[in-house]
Amino acid sequence: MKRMLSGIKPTGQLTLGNYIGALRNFVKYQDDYEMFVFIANLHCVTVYQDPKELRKNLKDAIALYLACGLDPEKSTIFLQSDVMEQAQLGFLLTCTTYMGELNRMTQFKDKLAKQEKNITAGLYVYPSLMAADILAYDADYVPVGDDQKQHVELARDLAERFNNRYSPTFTVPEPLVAKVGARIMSLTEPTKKMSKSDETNKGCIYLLDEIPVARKKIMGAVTDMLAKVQYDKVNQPGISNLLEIMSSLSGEPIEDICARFEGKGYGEFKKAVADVVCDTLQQIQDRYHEIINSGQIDKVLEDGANKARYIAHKKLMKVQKKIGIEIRK
Ligand code: ATP
Ligand code: LTN
Repeated sequence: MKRMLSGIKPTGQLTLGNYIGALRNFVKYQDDYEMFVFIANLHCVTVYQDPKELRKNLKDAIALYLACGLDPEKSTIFLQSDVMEQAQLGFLLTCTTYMGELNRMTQFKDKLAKQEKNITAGLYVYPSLMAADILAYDADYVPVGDDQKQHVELARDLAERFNNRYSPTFTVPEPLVAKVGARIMSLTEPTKKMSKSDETNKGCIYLLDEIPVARKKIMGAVTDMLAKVQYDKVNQPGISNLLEIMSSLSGEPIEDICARFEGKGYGEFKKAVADVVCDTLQQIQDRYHEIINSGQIDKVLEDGANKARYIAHKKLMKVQKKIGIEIRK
């Protein structure tokens, strides 16, 4: 069985973008792959987090993993910081990464361009740690949203570099980016990614948004003056985004939705989108409330960490021997 791995940072409350671009795909794939899913709590502190909020977001993220359908019997679910081998391999891979490669990473360049103050060295070397997350487990596939593809490509380059420099050690991973829903846009600024760190909160639907709040956000989504439900990302980015959201949640092809709403107004279309989104949220939230105080989270994390650590440890030892820093048999 091929192996698949992915992670989400608990930098805020999980969003509909995280669900469509990442989480729901993890759930779909867990039957056909050996699945490893973790919470990237080390990656998340590359930008300062308020500790109290972080604790809450972290626990919610795990509860939401389970609520969205990740099954600990099928998937290994764990916290990044519980497997120290990952961070140690991260350092070794940082020593395999060139500064030029990190300078080219768009996520980092975007932050620099925005002239955000006090960008940390952790944020700079973040892609090397991400490579370690992936390579420690010999993942064949890494399901991610569009924005993370470049980081997975770096992991491929590092795996190949290491394999050529020493001898075959790492599986070269492939990014898996879905055709529909890999980049859900903000509802208020549909040319920008829907992001946890949306300042106004209006453009972003959180998985734990109250249902009437989520409905209001969809009904208030920015559209255009063309009055036609069609998929045209350039001239109708708002409508196209709503079409992607609806299609990825309902499974109905975009063309069929467009045909169904031919000649109908945006109000009616938005109401249909809101119904699909709210149904999804309601199901997730019902499960979340059952899980959050049930006590099962600690056990899931402990079992997951034990399984993950065993694999990562073996890989780290192999790597250290190849590099020459470990001389014991
Ligand atoms: P931030 O908003 O703080 O930058 P993020 O949500 O982009 O965070 P992560 O939480 O680490 O970053 O993302 C987890 C996964 O969700 C990644 O695979 C990412 O590509 C995917 N993802 C995030 N936002 C979207 C989106 N708007 N559309 C599709 N996929 C997304
Ligand atoms: N950088 C990713 C989160 C992440 C990840 C990973 C995803 C950390 N390590 C390994 C896939 C595989 C993000 O910001 N979404």
